[in-house]
Amino acid sequence: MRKISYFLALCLSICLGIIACQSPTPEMKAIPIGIAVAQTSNVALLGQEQVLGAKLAETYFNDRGGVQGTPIKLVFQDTGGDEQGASNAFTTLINQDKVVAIVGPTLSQQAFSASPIADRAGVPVIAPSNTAKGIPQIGKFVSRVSAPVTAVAPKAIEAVLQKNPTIKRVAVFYAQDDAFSKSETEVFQKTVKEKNLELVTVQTFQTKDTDFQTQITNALQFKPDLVIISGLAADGGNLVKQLRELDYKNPIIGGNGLNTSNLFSVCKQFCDGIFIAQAYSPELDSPINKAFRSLYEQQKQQVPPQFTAQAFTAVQVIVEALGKVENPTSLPLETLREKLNAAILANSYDTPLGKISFTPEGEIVQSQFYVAQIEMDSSGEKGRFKFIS
Ligand code: 1QQ
Repeated sequence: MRKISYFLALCLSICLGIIACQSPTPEMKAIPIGIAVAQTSNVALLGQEQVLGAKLAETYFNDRGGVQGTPIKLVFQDTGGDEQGASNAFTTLINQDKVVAIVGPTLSQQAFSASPIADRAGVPVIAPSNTAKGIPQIGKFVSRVSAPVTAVAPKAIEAVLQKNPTIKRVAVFYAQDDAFSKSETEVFQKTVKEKNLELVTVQTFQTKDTDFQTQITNALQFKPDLVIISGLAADGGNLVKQLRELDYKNPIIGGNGLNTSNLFSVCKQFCDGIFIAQAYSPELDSPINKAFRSLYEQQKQQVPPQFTAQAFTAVQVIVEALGKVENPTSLPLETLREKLNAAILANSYDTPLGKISFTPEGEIVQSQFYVAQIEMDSSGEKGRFKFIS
C-alpha cells in the first residue's frame, strides 16, 4: 500500500513537473529595450539628441504594430558622462529591467567599460554613437550603427582641401582623456600625412578643460592654415571660441564630438564655418528618412541631426531583427537575447542612414557619408549645418 501511494505521489510530481516545464513563460505585454545614454553631465549635449531619436523610433514602430503585434517599451537609464555611470546603467538594464537589448552608451570611453558587462551577460548592445577603433571587437554581442572614425573623419579633410587647395600647415588638437578623441586624431593625423600636408603641431587637452590659452598660443606660433579638433562638444566649442578670440582666422575642422547644434550656445558666432563630416544627411531621399525627418520636424522645427538619426536607427535595427525571430515573446529571455543578436547581425535594414548591414563582427556596413559646414546667423544665437558634400 505504502509502495503504491509512493508510486502515485511520484507519478503526480513528475506529471506536475512536466506541466510546469512545458507551460510557456507568460507572454510579454511590451518588449523592453534599454536605452543607456548620457542624459546628464557635459556629455548630455550629445546624449539629449539620442534620447529623442530613440523615442521617435518607439512611436514610429509601435504605430506600425511593434513586433508581430507586440509593442516595444523603451527603458531609460541615465549613464551620465563617465565609465562608472555607464556600467551602472547597463547592469540595471540587464538584471533589473530585464531588457532584450541595449542601445548605448554615448561615448566610446564609456563603451570600453560598460559593453563588456552586457557581452558577458549575453545581452545584445547596439552602439548608437561609438566611433573609436575596437568597439565591435569588444565581443560577439556588441555591434554599432555609428560608422567608425576611419570611414568618416577623412571626408572632412578632403572637403576642406577642395575649398582651400593652398592649405599646407596643419595644427591638430585632441582630448587625451577620451578614447574616441584619441582614435579620431590618429585618423586625422594619418590623413594629413597622406595628403602631403605638414603636421606642424599636436596639442592635447582634457574634456573637462575650459581654458585653452596655453595650447592655442603654442599652436599659433606655427602659423597653421588649418586646425583640426578631436574632443567633445563643451571643450571643443570653447576651444573654437578661444582660437577665434586669439585671432586665428583660417579653417577649422571639428570631429564627431562637435557634431551637434548644442555647440552653438558654446561658441556662438565663432562656430561659423566649422567643417564636420557626417554619417547622416537629412536630404537622403527614402521613405523611412522622410518619415523620420517629418516626425523630428514636428517636435523641433529644424532638420534632424546625426546623433538622433543614429539612435533611431539603433532602435529600428532591434525592432526589425526581433521581427525575424520566431515567437520572440514566448522564448525564455536568455534564448531571446541570443537569437536576437544573431538576427541583428544576419539582416540588412533600410534606415534614415541609408541601407545598412553588419559584418559578422558587428561593424556597420554603410556607404554614404557627407560633410557639413556650420552657418551661424548674424546674432550668433542660431545656426545650422549646411551640407557641402
Ligand atoms: C565616441 C564618439 C562621440 C563623439 C559620440 C558622442 O564618436 O565616443 O565614439
